[in-house]
Amino acid sequence: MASADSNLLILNFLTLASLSLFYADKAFCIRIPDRASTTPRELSDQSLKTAVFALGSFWRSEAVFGCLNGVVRTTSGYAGGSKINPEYRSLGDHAESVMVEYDPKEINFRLLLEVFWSSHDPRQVFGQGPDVGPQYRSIIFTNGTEEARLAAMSKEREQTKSRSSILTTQIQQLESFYPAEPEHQKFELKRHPMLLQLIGNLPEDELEVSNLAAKLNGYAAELCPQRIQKQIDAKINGIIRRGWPVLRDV
Ligand code: MHO
Repeated sequence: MASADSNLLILNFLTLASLSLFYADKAFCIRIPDRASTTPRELSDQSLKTAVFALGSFWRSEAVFGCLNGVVRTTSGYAGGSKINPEYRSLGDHAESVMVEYDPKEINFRLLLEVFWSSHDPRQVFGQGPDVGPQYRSIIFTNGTEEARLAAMSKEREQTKSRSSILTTQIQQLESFYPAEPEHQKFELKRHPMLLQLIGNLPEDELEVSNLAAKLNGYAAELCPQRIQKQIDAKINGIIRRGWPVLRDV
């Protein structure tokens, strides 16, 4: 990502250049980046499973899971409390959480649990790093007895890694999940205008359900598994070398 910011200017210039060509002569074609990578919610919901975790700031949590193969969508939200319709500035007793929709043929709850444990410090009491307070507590939400069993087993395993402190992680049956406000969705991706531009500046509602946006959100936060982080790097560098794809048709 280090070179990304410097490339932003170039890309902006190229985009402006292509736009002015477009207006100068309608015969020049501007190809709007393909939106097909957005998985429409209705199409695949049937076969997808859902998991919810709390592991600190939901900006980061969404990025942690968004990049995994088999994860189709992520949503930042509030869960674990009793307040009806929580909001960011008044979330009551809820914890910042992420809802992960995944294809069970490609990834499973066990693997998601591994990612959960390795992506935060479950021994820090009511907080993650500088973010302190119960809204940052660590929770595995479960749906049914099998998930509760897997969660409990994985917690025991995690606890045996060290007995010098106690895991704070709670395991709870999921009651309600309230999606957070739009400005908290794909927050890490939104910090990188160039990446937004590369996927065609999707409108908010499309961004929220886009599989590609979920992946790039993880990439933007540099939280993808290393192999995937490198793959995306290579792809973006390729685009930058060749020039903004809209120019290929000019
Ligand atoms: N450390 C973060 C927490 C944000 S969060 C979504 C901050 O920049 O305020 O609670």
